[in-house]
Amino acid sequence: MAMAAASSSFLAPRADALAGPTRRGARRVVARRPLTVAASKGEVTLLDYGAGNVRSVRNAIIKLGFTVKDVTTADEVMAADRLIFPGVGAYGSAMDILKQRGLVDPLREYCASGKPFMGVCLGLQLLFDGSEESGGVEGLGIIPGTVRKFDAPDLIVPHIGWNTLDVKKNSGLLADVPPGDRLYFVHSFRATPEPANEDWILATCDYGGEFVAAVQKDEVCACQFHPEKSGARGVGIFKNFLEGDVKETADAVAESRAVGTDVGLARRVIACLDVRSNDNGDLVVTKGDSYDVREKDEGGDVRNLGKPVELAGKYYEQGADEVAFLNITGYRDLPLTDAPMLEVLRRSSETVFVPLTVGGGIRDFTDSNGKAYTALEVASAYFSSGADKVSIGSDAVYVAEAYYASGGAKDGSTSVEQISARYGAQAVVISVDPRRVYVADPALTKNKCVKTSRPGPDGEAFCWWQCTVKGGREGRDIGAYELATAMEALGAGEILLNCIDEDGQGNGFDHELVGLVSDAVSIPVIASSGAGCPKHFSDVFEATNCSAALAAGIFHRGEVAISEVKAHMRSENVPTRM
Ligand code: 1PR
Repeated sequence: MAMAAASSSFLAPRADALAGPTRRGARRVVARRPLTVAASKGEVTLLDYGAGNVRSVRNAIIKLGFTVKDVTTADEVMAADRLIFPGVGAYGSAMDILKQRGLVDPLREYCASGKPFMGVCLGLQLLFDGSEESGGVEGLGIIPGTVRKFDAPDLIVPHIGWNTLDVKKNSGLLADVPPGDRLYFVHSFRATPEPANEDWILATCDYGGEFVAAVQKDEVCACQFHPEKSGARGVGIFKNFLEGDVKETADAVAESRAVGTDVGLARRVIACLDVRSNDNGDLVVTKGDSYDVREKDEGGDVRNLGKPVELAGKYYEQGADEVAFLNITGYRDLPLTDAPMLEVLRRSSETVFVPLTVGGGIRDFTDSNGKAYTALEVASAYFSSGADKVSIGSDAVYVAEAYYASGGAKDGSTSVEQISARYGAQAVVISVDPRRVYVADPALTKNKCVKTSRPGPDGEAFCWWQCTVKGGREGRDIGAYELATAMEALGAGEILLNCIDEDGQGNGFDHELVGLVSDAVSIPVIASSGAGCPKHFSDVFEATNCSAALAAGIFHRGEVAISEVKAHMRSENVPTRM
């Protein structure tokens, strides 16, 4: 009921000055322009209202040779010549901040002025009349329509990953995006095309139905996907915007743009870097066998497989869809004093234009001076250093135990709830570190069992997966199934499902575990641990509903390049971003 009442208030007046001549009509082809280095550089105005990570947007602008001018006041917005608005966080809090700063009317006026504007993600959604997110909130009212949650049955939400576009009209903005190319989306709400906003639609995307992927009218444009997280192609979109060449043209869009055999949301391939200090105090990428990261010889040092920033850059170049950094001793280090990890993020985000996840030590803690930090503050430090998502390991187990002990109560106080509320569900990944426990009879445990095809040492026909904390050092009486379902209920956006038994073994992913968890939740599940060859990736995608597969050892040891994995996946007809 509250929703309906709120929705009626979306009927705010629109900025009529935007209603210039529409350029729809015949579908047209735009001449491709070579992606060259910008001839003239200048200043770009960025409206960063302080709600989250816009470091990658900054880095993309700087990489293209432009400088960033931050604006916060109404006058500064109106004085801008070229404005980028990377909306971050939840719709309601974004509009609250815009209202508090008196920026609502200036933004409407700016967009009506004909000067170049580019919104990203929430920056697109805010242009619409309103959103049902945050209980129903009025937006800027520049584009007709209401933003609503994805609602198709059985759809995995958030929509996270790389998806193809159906380009509806010509624009220099997307001129360098070939048919069938994929761009990175991460969102739970979307606007849909309708007759009233038809003249704005530049491109749509299909995920449980058609939704608005990009809009444009003259120099005002916005993308639901993240150009700054869409690799070189996405940086090219910023380049087109910054160099002032986004005009819609009168040429027909090639029919082939929307046609292809490999379309839709791709299954993702993620490179994972387990990071910690070795005995000399150097921060290294390491890799364990069933979480044991020390060399096997006597007094073995921490295995050293390379430097975090260099390896992240290498995997980006090879086509990784995402990169994850796990600070594997975060449970004992004091995270906010862990400057090297923050620096790893800052430096990686300068060159790696795909999503970065960071985990390890996301929890409330008190430092040696007695100063207390909340998990939200720890996560905020990571986000502002360039992380797009944080992954929570040990603390999630404690939170889930308390959740069940209270009979499923949610009071908003936990790390998961607080980070999700502030940064959005899509920013909260739960890293699960389980190991198999065999039982002869499911009645012997309260945790969800499966009948396993790999019986236990004494012929036990059933097993469950016991969650651990502190990097596998301590087992708890809660299963991976129970943890994942509790985390979904508390607002997590994704499950990173490791498996201690398979870690570093190269025998393939544990399909029984991945199947159990990915069928239990409707948020994306990342299969992890055990990849030994490209076939293991296509196997897990075929056998389970997982959305992504993560590997470490085979990439670090140079046994397989990410590009080989992807070529194999495509040959097996797995939707793949190449
Ligand atoms: O508990 O919130 O501080 O988070 C600690 C984080 O560090 C967790 O995400 C946990 O998974 C991770 N972690 C802790 N100890 C280890 C260890 O290895 N000793 N690494 C560890 C987890 C597992 C995967 C690995 C895959 C793929 N590593 O991330 O990359 O198993 O490996 P493979 O392809 O070589 O098989 P907190």
